[in-house]
Amino acid sequence: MACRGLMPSVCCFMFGLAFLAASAAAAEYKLHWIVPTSADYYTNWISNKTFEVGDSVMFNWSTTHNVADVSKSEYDDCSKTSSVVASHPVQIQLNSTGSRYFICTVDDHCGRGQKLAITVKNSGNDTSSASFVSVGALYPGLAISLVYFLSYYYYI
Ligand SMILES: *[C@@H]1O[C@H](CO)[C@@H](O)[C@H](O)[C@H]1NC(C)=O
Ligand SMILES: *[C@@H]1O[C@H](CO)[C@@H](O)[C@H](O)[C@H]1NC(C)=O
Ligand SMILES: *[C@@H]1O[C@H](CO)[C@@H](O)[C@H](O)[C@H]1NC(C)=O
Ligand SMILES: *[C@@H]1O[C@H](CO)[C@@H](O)[C@H](O)[C@H]1NC(C)=O
Ligand SMILES: [Cu+2]
Repeated sequence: MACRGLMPSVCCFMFGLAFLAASAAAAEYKLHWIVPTSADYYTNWISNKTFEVGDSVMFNWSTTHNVADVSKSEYDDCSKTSSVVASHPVQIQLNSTGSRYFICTVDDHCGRGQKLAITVKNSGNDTSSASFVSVGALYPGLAISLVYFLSYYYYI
């Protein structure tokens, strides 16, 4: 009797867990890699994204560009000219936390703003937004479970 009442609860809880798993999946960002027409093109691009270990960024372009994975000083003064990847698209795996810098070394593209700086944070146990998303996803499932459970308890 009570066991039949529990089945929907289990179902809803699994549904909540599925939501939780989906919210933790690695993100794959795609970037249209161009010489920007405005100085804030790349800061705008990163502004609504969070980069976590396990995520990746795919650089893609149509005319002549390349991608060089560089240090902060190379990013600042556009000095790097070696170790570039010239075939597109290029998928960069974000394997560790910290700051990552990328530039295009073709002509004066970097000087004209074709440079990207991102900060990669830890996935998993951060206590900020991700935890709220998880709790938010689980809560409806738990609430529905409780309603099912109580309805069996009172009406049978
Ligand atoms: C960020 O904004 C762009 C443009 O408005 C949108 O296409 C993209 O889906 C957004 N990305 C995220 C992670 O919210
Ligand atoms: C990359 O850009 C080219 C040219 O715009 C396009 O044809 C191609 O489909 C893009 N590739 C990906 C993986 O987005
Ligand atoms: C990132 O991880 C991938 C997959 O494990 C590996 O192939 C790649 O070499 C790593 N890149 C860096 C920069 O550590
Ligand atoms: C949680 O974060 C700490 C500090 O960044 C790290 O040492 C630890 O390995 C993380 N644990 C998990 C499960 O990600
Ligand atoms: Cu370029």
